[in-house]
Amino acid sequence: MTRLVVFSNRVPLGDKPSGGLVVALNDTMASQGGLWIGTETVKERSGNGPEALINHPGATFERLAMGLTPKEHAGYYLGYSNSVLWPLFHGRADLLSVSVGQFTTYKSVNSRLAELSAPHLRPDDTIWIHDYHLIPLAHELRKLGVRNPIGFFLHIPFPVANGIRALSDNAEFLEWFSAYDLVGLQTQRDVANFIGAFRTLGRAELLSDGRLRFNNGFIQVASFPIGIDATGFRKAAEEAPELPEITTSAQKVMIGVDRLDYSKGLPHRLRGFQAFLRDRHVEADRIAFLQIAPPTREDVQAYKDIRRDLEQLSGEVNGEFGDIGYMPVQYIHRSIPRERLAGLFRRADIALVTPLNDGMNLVAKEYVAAQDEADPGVLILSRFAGAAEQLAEGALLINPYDAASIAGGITRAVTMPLEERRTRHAAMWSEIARHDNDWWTATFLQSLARAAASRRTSETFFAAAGE
Ligand code: ADQ
Repeated sequence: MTRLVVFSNRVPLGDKPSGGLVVALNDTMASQGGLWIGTETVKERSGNGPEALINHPGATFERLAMGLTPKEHAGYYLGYSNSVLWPLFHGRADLLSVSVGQFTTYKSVNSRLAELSAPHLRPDDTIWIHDYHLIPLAHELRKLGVRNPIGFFLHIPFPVANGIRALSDNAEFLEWFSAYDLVGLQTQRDVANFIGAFRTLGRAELLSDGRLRFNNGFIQVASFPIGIDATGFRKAAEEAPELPEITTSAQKVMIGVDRLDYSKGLPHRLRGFQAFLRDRHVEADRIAFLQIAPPTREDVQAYKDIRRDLEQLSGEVNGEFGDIGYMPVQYIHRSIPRERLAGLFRRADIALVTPLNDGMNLVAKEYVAAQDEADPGVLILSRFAGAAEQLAEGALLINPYDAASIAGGITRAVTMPLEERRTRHAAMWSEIARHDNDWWTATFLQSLARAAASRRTSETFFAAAGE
């Protein structure tokens, strides 16, 4: 078996990592071993020349990190990755914040990472690069003569052609993808956007075998919806410690768990709950809405704004509908340990997962996995979450931009008969149990091996033909 080398912006350092990407890959690496390379911010780099990667000895796989200076962190991570690519890929060109030097720093961090990593690579390694921080990395590795199979997986949505037009240098951007043997995206929607963007902006031609002919090469793109450790999460929920009463007089508990991010549609969600409370007919059926949203990327202005908006709105809803012993919205800013989160999901009668745009959304899958199949809760899911492609049969799909649509979803969820809840849950459970994270890694890596083998065959063919 070849060694797997994973690249992502962050390398997991603790024993119990959190965050979608890291959790999914950590399980794979812990079971099959390999090398994981990423970045970490350091106060100062000594000297000018390239230095060694920082080694973090681990039990089952090797971990190396490249130290980023605060300036690189600002330009590459907070800047180009999270103030340009993240908003654009989520269809929020209005939140774009372009500063001089970001693009150059983004490229130089990627090229330095390639230089420092290349000596650690072996000829039979399979390389898997993750997410929008590292799109140019394969291009940089190829320049250094790395011939290994290299796959890329994008965890966030792929934008439409117009989104890419808002990038400062979109010709270079398309070029970066042609260095990969395989580009993996979350959904069919993303694959359609990818093909559309390459045809419109790059004059690419779609071949009958699904590949794109672009410039002088080919790009293989497909969707690989990321999964969770479904049985593991279900077990954690079953074994979760007793939870304290969430609220005194509420009869039903509704939950939302998200990083505090504008793509997650949190203010819209609160407006939807507010609309439900205004219209509700069943006075006795009081719902407590528990929203857990730890702040992230707080140095980016758009993230400060969303925090302020949300605090204001939850105060408004509580002022309008709160009573002695009844607080409609509980808003918690902390991160919660996974076992406790699993228990909270199981306890909740309804989950509100209403992003405006989301690559997949693992919370939706975790909520389903945590349910008691004899008396499961109801998932209210945005049609703009990648997970909606897989969970359409069981979830209540809503339009997150429309408060009335969210309110309608909550009304249906509150009144849904047990039989219907069971049928819907069974459909969703069967999907997430079959397409779990083991399936995701295995399928991607098999497709990568095939794609790389076919590239080698055609290279040998053209070399033999003297081209
Ligand atoms: P994220 O945007 O981070 O991931 P998501 O898929 O929901 O979104 O993953 C978040 C993970 O963090 C989940 O496992 C969740 O349980 C956990 N989490 C969130 N809030 C938490 C809290 N307060 N305490 C503890 N844990 C918390 C990106 C993309 C997604 C894509 C994933 C994986 O934006 O669309 O699904 O990568 O590909």
